[in-house]
Amino acid sequence: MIFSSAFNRLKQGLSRSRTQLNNRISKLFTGSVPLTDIMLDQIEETLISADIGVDLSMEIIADLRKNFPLNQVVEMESVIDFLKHNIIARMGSRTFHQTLENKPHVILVVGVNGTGKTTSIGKLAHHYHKQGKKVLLVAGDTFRAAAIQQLAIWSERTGAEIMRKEALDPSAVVYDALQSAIQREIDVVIIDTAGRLHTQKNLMEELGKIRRIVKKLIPEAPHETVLTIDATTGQNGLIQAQQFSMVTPVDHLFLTKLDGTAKGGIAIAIQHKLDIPVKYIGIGEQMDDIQNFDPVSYVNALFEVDEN
Ligand SMILES: Nc1nc2c(ncn2[C@@H]2O[C@H](COP(=O)(O)OP(=O)(O)OP(=O)(O)O)[C@@H](O)[C@H]2O)c(=O)[nH]1
Ligand SMILES: [Mg+2]
Repeated sequence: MIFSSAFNRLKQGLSRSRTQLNNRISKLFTGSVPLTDIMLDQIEETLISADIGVDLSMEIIADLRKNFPLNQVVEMESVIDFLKHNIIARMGSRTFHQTLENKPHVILVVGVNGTGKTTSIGKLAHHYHKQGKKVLLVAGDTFRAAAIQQLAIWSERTGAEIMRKEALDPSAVVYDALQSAIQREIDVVIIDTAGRLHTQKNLMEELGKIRRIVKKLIPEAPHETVLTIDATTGQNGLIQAQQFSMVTPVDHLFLTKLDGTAKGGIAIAIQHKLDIPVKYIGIGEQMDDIQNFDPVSYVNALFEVDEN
């Protein structure tokens, strides 16, 4: 059992998903009841409704069937324990390991409109600034004045510096920012970009151009390309991640807005199905509402039965 405050915060963030899963499952087990087909179907539906995905939910229930004989009395705890272990095993332990040995360490943040890029950048800036790193945010979303302003607010909140140049091409701002970061020994550069769909050819080409400009100054950069995925979109988020990463390189995912949804199972589906690991999760709108994604704590927080 984990008792850290980070775990409690995670539990709180996932409360809507947990309520959904636990309420439904615990309702099936009032008193000592034998396990029936109907109950197994209802557990399966519960998993599907949490956006774990149809195929995966069916596989999990098939395993449950193999391990628990029908029509025999079972404890709810043992079923939930089984589910937790089974799901954790399916998620594997893949993650994206980054070191900050490069100075500057360059992070490029990409994703569909409104999925949480700028907010997640604020959280990452806070995360690194707390570690004593010199952070520079780059306003690569030059289309909207409001987008630059939003990043400027995060710069003020977190103490990170900002490079902003209105009316410049995004790759020109990125070029200036990297030159300045190299001269001034900045530790971490985080590039914000405008929202885009994988089908918008010009905008995807613009990402390619940003990458080329980055490489011109630092050939091995960007050291991380992060794709933000909005958890409230459930299974669509999984498809979005697949499609986006087919058009531009993506190293890992930042799964946002998990606090606002009962679809927390989407992290399980993504981690099970995709080659791209989830590295961070967003569980609120404030700068502290970021956690490293860890399958074991995640599943524990999702399934832990609330006391009282
Ligand atoms: N509850 C919650 N809201 C979040 C989270 N992350 C982002 N948001 C909210 O989602 C909305 C969109 O976030 P932005 O960071 O502006 O998204 P974006 O991808 O930069 O948007 P564009 O630049 O327009 O493409 C804002 O209202 C954020 O406060 C999260 O983890 N939890
Ligand atoms: Mg933005």
